[in-house]
Amino acid sequence: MVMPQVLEGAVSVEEEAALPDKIACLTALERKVLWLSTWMIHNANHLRPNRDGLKVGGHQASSASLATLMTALYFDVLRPQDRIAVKPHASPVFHAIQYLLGHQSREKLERFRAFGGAQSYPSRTKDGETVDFSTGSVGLGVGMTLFTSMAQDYLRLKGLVPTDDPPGRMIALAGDAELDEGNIFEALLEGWKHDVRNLWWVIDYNRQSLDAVVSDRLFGRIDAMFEMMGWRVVTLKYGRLLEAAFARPDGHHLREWIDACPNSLYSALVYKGGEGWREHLHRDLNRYPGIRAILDDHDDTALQRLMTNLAGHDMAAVLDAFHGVIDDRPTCFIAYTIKGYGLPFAGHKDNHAGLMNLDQMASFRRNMGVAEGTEWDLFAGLDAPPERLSAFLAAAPLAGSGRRWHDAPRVAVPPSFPTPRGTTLSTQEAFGRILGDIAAAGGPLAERIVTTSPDVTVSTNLGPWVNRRGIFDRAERADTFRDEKVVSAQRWAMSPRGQHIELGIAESNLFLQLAALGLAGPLFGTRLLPIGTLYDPFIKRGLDVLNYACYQDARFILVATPSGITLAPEGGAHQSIGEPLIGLAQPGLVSFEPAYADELAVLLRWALEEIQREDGESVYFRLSTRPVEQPARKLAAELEEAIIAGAYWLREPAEGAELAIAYCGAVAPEALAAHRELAEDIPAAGLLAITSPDRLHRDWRAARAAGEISVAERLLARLRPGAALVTVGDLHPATLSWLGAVAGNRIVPMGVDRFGQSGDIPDLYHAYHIDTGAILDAAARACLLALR
Ligand SMILES: Cc1ncc(C[n+]2csc(CCOP(=O)(O)OP(=O)(O)O)c2C)c(N)n1
Ligand SMILES: [Mg+2]
Repeated sequence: MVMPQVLEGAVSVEEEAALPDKIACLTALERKVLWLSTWMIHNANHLRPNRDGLKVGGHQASSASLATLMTALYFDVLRPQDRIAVKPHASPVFHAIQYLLGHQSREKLERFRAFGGAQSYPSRTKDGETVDFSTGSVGLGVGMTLFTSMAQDYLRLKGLVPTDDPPGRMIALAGDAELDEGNIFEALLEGWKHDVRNLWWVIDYNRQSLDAVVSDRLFGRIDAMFEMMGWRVVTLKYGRLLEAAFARPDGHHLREWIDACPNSLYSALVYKGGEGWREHLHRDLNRYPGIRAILDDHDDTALQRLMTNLAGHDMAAVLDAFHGVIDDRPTCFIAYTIKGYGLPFAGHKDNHAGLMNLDQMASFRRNMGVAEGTEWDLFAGLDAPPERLSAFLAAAPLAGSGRRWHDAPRVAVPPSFPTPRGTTLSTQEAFGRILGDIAAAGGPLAERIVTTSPDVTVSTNLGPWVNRRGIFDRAERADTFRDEKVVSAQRWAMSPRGQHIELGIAESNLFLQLAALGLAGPLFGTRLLPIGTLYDPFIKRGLDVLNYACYQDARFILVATPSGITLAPEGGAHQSIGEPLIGLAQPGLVSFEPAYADELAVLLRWALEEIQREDGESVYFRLSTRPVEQPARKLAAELEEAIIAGAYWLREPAEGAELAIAYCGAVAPEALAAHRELAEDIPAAGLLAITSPDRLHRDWRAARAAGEISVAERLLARLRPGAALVTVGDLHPATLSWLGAVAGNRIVPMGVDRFGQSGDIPDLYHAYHIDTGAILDAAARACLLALR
């Protein structure tokens, strides 16, 4: 058993003595954070010129909900090594905090949601170094922290990062409605299996979503669920004022009343204010003299203050809760808050996109004591002396900690990988063998590769790698089958030294794990070279998460196999069609679909460098289980370059040829056979091998924009202008049909655009018109078109 690591101790005597001053500073700063975030949104919506008539937006209510918690975290609780995913709709709070810390400019705040300004949702690539994790699509930032904690364990347990400092806590600030997102629970289960540590999820329990008030029934279950997964649950429910009222005579009736109050009534009364509370409390609890006394002691303003005094807005309670956790057990803080706290639409069910109008802002400004012209001042309107606040901010653990991102040295990649031997090989098998060879060779490259797969490790051919490098686990775990001498090709001993992270079947988790491992360099200072495998059709299963990983510029290699109808007997549910279009369209991801093992060896090497380049991208390989006869060749440097660029002539056309076939991936044998047959009549015809429609397409667009000649144009220039061109692949035909526009060829695009089904390759290729006969027919049609 790995014992929980105990972090530095609780509050010292000196700290205790300084507490009132600290709370005064934090409370003042919280007020400023609320003001700045609200003003930032107001400025963007009401004061900046609007050229297109679109609402600019921003979330004043969602921001206000987190002002206390984020103030406490950023100015007191967070240490430099902690990493945090901010609830997307609290982005203005995040920017305001960075501004106060001196890490964000006033100009960017003034341009919130404008081009080049602070981003609507925290973005690593657009807002820069202050952002640990991008957020926006709810749920993903939350899961991301869990997998980042696993990545941290991976690095620390192997000694790949310094371990003198305690590990960073991975913290997510989640909306309560965000918990409807399934990916959070997928992550939770996976984290439990891996005994995840150093993880805090802070739930902003304002009981409101975008549309409505959250069901009362939901939260009755949330704490139990976290506890079931081994988490500690800390509930921050009532603030100091309410606790004091509960302690008065009959006060427990007030507590019971609030506890029983439905979410929707509580929210409505928050909106209505003191008068509304008085009316209901009077009606329900007037028989208790103690309650009558409480009502008498509070005017409407004080009563509103009392009844909305939830712990998530009580600085002392918040600090107690955060500082009270001193071990590494995953902890869920359920923080009761009010959506729009301190703003005129607090608690109103329609406040999600609500914006304060000019009158409301004017009165809010008066209440905040912010004079006109001082809206962006750091401390205007605060009671505490500015020097004190400046000093407090400067002393925050995060303030002077230097750079938040690390520059991690690159890992050297050898100049070439040997091509796996064999006359007939599938690209999937070649992948397994190349990786197996890297594992056997050992050395720095092998040490930094980490693989992961959602329960398809064996069936995607990661077996040879795993057998040599082992499975990662926080603890040593024996391979029972091996110990019991049960024969198996798979050696699955687990230990902290293992280099494969085995995940359950949840592609969403795979992409979050890849995102986290793929950010190891900037987050922890040591690069990892992550390779994830899955079945190609299930890219769509986790597509939003793949997009999320790319959006925050995480770097990894994705090996998707098997793919297409070439998977044949397995049937249509597992046969992918449109994924090459994802490969073409996904920013931050470059895709390849090689046909031969030697191509893959070149490309995999290139990919390991590409994911380490400053302006590089992640790389997606679409591979196949179809054994294909390999060309007997040794690749010249020029040919290697062409394979990386995306295409080369497998059979060079004669100058001015009238016809070419362009193929991609597993249909190479059909394309070759068709070409061989055609060559009898049209000896000049060419056969173009396409290894990356994506790279070719990007290059074509870039070259067109720059007035240069693209790779595709140069290749097709061998043909007569207007020559016939057939494109074919086990992929959606639109992946390649654009080639017709490159040089004005008469094109017949072939491919798969219907669901697949069970069958063997001859039957399926025939039925879906990508067999040799179909290519020949297409060539004839293309030639006819070219004659017109
Ligand atoms: C995956 C996804 N679906 C829908 C949305 C649109 N959306 C934005 S915020 C929101 C509700 C958020 O409620 P909650 O998480 O409770 O945050 P609050 O605004 O209450 O703080 C929704 C549905 C989104 N951002 N991401
Ligand atoms: Mg909410």
